[in-house]
Amino acid sequence: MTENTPLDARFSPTGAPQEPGDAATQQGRRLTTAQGLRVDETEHSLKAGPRGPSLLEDHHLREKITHFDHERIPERVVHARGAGAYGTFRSYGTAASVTAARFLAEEGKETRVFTRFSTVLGSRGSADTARDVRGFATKFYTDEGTFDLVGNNMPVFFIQDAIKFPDLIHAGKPEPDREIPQAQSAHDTFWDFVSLHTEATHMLMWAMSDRGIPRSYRTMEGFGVHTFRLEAADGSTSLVKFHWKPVLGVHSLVWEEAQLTGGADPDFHRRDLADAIAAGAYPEWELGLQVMPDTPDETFEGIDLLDPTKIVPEELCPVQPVGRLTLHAEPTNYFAETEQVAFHVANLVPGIQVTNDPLMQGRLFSYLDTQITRLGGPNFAQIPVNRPHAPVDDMQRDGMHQTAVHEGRAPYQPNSLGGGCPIASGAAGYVHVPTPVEGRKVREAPASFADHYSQATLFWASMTPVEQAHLVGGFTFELGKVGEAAVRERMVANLVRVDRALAERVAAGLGIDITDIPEVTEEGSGSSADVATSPALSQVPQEPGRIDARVIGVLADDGADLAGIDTLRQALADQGATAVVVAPHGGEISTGDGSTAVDKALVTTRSVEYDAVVVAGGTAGSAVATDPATTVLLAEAFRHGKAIAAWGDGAEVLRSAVDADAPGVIAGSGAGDVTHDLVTALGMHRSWERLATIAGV
Ligand code: HDE
Repeated sequence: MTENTPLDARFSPTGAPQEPGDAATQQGRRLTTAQGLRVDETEHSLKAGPRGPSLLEDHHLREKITHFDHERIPERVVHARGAGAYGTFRSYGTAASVTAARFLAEEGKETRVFTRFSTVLGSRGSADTARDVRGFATKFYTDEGTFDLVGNNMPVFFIQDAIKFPDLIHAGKPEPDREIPQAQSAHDTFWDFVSLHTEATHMLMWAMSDRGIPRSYRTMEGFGVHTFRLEAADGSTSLVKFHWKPVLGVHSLVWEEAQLTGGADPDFHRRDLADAIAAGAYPEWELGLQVMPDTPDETFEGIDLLDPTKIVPEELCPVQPVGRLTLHAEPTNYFAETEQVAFHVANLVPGIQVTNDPLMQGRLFSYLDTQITRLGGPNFAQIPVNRPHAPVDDMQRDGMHQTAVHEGRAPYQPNSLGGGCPIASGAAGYVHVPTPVEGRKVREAPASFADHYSQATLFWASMTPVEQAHLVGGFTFELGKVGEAAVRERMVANLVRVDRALAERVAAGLGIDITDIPEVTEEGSGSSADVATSPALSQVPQEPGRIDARVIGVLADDGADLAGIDTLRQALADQGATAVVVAPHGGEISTGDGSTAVDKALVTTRSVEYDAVVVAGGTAGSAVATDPATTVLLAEAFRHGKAIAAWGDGAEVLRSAVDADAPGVIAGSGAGDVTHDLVTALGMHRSWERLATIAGV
């Protein structure tokens, strides 16, 4: 649970709470037309007799259907599937030496935010757990204007120049003839493109790793990706990368689990975010900065800071915490808020500037442009979720969906009829840092951008053996779905340049012989002599973390040890986690004179909905013990490295399905005997030892 006290949960953009029953919330008791006319009934259209044709005169019917016909807007061309929440950003004040931005510089300052998480490739209705990059976009409603940090859960990108974005997305989206596959990169056109466009290689390592299948939005890192230029109050500048670090640690699914979840609960991440907030387990991240000197060559330790396919390893430049984000309120209405929120990379505040990263430069154009189609005109900043919390006097007028009633006669500058207002602020306004610019007009990249492999190699070398096995599995699965042999072979040849062992393992899975592919020694600008591995890139926890809003399935039946279930439930609740009673039937299970509610009947659930599974005592020989769904549930939880526990004779049920002596399998005589080990195992997220055995590494 968070220590932060939330501001008023939901707020209108002006900060005033919305009143139930007002026009905006529509909580009144009487059905009306859009004009406020009370309606007599809404079950039947107005007809010429009960069996006759409908009458054109029926204004209620026509208005109702016409509005319905126009209820959809174009989904986002990328990042269409998402979920959002409101929250607060609280500054530690530690960034004051590098930025004048008040929401970062002033200690203890609280700024309201809206954050939207997303997948990239899928349509608005696609499954949350597809292997994909995740968007992590935060709108800070600062009192100096809105700042949007529109990032991803991976710190690099597939391309170095914005001009390649349409190519990348055309290759990644469903293929245009049959419009398949939905929400995944495992198809010919994607791998055709990325195998030819080798600057994607480093990002492919991230996407094929466990990072491509997060456990939840709450356990994802976020990255600004590009290098920003920060300017301090004294005018000094530095080059900076933004990082979001989840307080709960970085955790992922395993691939089979992600695939099963796509069917069992396609809304898995959306539900997790909403459930956690509803339970008061507010998701939290620390915002951190990697601060590097603003040198004329814009490099750090030999790494080109304008190249968005490169990271700066944390071991070379530590991430310094500057504030904390807490998401504490769900949107009231998905469409109004999460769908209509419009982020823009160029929404900046004094103290935060862009750089010449050619990917970032293109984004400065795209985000404003895309909203005009998506939200139907240039006035989308008037939509409540998009309204700045700073005063707006922009002299922009009219246009589609204008909702403001602007006063005055002089929306132009200079004027005398409006008293000369609004006036520009000069040095007190947003001033672009006067970085020198010169050059020939060329379509070229700097020589350092030609290094496409050194950091892909660094990523591979930084993974633990289990994570390497998952990466091999990711590549093998995706390339195994590619029909064109030439594409598969070209990609495996590229992997040889990353690491021969990686390529050999993927090639073995695909049945490709790579013995004739020669070794290439890479010379790169992205690697530093000081860093051959970056342990910060691995997700395997060093010690148990918090388990807020984790879900533990408790298999039980009539006759189970209900007191034990209560003990377990309480012990988990003390850690912020939730026990869910799973039984062969819904309703209640009872024992002697007691009973407890069943949360899920076996037929409605699947192992992927739980972070751990526990078999209650008193279940041996019961229907839950003999139901084949129990065996499947336990076997899946076992394969996915989850904590599994049993007490009393529940251990017999467990033993009939899985190897009870394997790591991460816990047994005890009473519920109280298993809780400590269970909480510790949950805190490690998985039994990494068991996963290693399963992967054979
Ligand atoms: Fe985006 N991106 N992008 N992108 N992007 C959009 O804006 C674009 C890139 C990211 O929850 C679009 O409103 C171009 C990198 C997120 O609403 C669009 C390029 C990163 C979101 C667009 C990129 C991102 C978007 C689609 C290459 C990580 C979802 C709808 C130059 C740093 C925001 C929209 C939300 C959305 C363009 C590359 C992150 C079309 C041209 C790199 C999180 O404007």
